[in-house]
Amino acid sequence: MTPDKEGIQKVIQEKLARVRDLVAAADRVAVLSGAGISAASGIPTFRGAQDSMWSRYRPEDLATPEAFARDPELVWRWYDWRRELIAASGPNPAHTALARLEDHTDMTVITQNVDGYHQQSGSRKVLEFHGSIWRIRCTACGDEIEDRRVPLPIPPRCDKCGGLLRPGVVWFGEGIDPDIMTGSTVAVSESRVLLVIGTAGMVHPAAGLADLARANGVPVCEFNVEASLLTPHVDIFIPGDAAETLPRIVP
Ligand code: BJW
Ligand code: ZN
Repeated sequence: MTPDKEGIQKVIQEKLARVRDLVAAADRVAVLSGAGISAASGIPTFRGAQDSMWSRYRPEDLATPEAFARDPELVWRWYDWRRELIAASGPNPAHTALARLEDHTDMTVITQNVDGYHQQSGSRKVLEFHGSIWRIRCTACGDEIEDRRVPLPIPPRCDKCGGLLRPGVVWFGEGIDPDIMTGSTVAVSESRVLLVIGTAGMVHPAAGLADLARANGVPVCEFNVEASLLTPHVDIFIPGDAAETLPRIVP
């Protein structure tokens, strides 16, 4: 290792020790996770370089009620592709590290991800801020069910009324479930530390939870491979792959 790299590693080591101490002393911890935490599981992030036919679409082109109304088959093909990737992989050491932290503290994981990996790795208090890719809802009768079929018939139809089914997720322009919104704001405001992991901090109201923490005097520690929109406002920034850094904060 060059002297430069050694110096950087030492700084990261010191920052990780500070986060580990904060977490060890905290009776309540809140986590806000984004697509980056599942990157090491091979799940593409939204705004990163994507090596697939979907890389030419922006989330704003597919994750909207308007896109679904215009071309439900296109939107469903995107979700079906993602369901297949998610089903074929699983949680990585970043998810597992958070689940292990629950042995030490009361922890609420607020995830923007729809993959279900936090629950799969053993986290018990998970608020799915943007819904779940494994839930589907009828656009006609409103019936919502869990459906883990991969692949799905496209477009899927409701067993009860024959209506068009949609993914049980939150698209741009749609509101967050009020119970989940309240649960998230309470968890963040009342925590002793907020860990923000692998999110670009571009999408609201999720990104605003980091500001809410600061406004309540809760220290914010961010884990990301690169600086995000939130980085200028956090207390501790840990650069690197969350699957490598997060396991190092477990007491
Ligand atoms: C790693 C890593 C590794 C990579 N380790 N890190 C305020 C200001 C401006 C706009 C708004 C505002 N408030 C609301 C809005 C409008 C809009 C919005 O935010 N627009 C912005 C784009 C400007 N918000 C909404 O519309 C929201 N609804 C709303 O406000 O409703 C109002 C309302 C009230 C009452 C009634 C009706 C309406 C809803 C937003 C829904 C977002 N939905 C999606 C799709 C979910 C389903 C699905 O998965 O398909 O959520 S879009 C997409 O973005 C998805 C994600 O959860 C979300 C966030 O993305 P995330 O996680 O940050 O991913 P990336 O890819 O952007 O970043 C990855 C990060 O990881 C990067 O930083 C990498 O560096 C890092 N990384 N590898 C660690 N190994
Ligand atoms: Zn129906």
